[in-house]
Amino acid sequence: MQKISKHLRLSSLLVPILGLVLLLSGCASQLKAYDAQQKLGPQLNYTITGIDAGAGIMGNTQTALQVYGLKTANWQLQTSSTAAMTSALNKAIQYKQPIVITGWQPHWMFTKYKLKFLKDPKNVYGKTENIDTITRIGFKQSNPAVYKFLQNFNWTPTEMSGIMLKVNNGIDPAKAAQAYIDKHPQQVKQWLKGVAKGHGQKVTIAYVAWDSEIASTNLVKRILDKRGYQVTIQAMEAQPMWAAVATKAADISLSAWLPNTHAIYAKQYKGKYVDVRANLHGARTGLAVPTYMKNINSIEDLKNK
Ligand code: PBE
Repeated sequence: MQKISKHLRLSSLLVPILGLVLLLSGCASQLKAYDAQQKLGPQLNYTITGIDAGAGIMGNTQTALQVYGLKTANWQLQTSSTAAMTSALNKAIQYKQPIVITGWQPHWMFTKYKLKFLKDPKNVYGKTENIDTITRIGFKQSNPAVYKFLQNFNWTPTEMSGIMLKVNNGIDPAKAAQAYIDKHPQQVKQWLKGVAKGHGQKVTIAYVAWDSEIASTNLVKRILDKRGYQVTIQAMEAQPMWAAVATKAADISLSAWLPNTHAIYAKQYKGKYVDVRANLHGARTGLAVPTYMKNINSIEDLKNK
């Protein structure tokens, strides 16, 4: 009996305290909805929501902070991961809150959400962007058949998006790749034109686990495995990916965003890799915001509006 009343007294005290704590922490993490009448910076703590540190878009955004005078205006770039960024984006959109992200295409974020790229009058992010296939020096000589496949392999952002959306919906990347192959027999045949069958030769492809590269790398692995090669795919950060090809630790990467996004790595490893071709045209990177942020249309607006 005594025990129970003691317990009751304690809980009657604890409940309001707990409630207060929850209320306070709720307020702190909950930004207000975007207000077009107010200056933007203070509404989101002058923060751009970024992704993994090694991504080229992060370096370019640091440059943008300088070039547009945002750094001196207190703006900062938050490092996280693609998953954390898209989840912050999802939450912001749910409550119509302000958010500025490092955005790129092809990616399902532009399919799933109404986003717009901010104009980049100082051209920090570059106008055209491709995803290139690169190999280690000497790969063409040691595996001319697979090299031939790489010379053939290219697709469009729309085609790539098919796999990306499936993977985003929880389908295993290898399964999504197989579904793509089943649906596009003619295209796969074209890619395999002049590509001799393998007999178990080992091939390694280095990639970064960005959605676009999960799609391309799994697709190519699947096609080459079926052609008789033994493909290992290795996920790593952007810089190690370039280094792997440059030091011949990996044979191939399908993840070189050029000429802008990975310019720093291309320069660093100049002469130590072979740029086979663009496997995809029409990629794009930049800063992006939800379309309900009507006043914000250019990177310059971050400072001025
Ligand atoms: N991305 C997606 C990468 C390339 C692929 C734009 C985040 C980057 O910034 O390096």
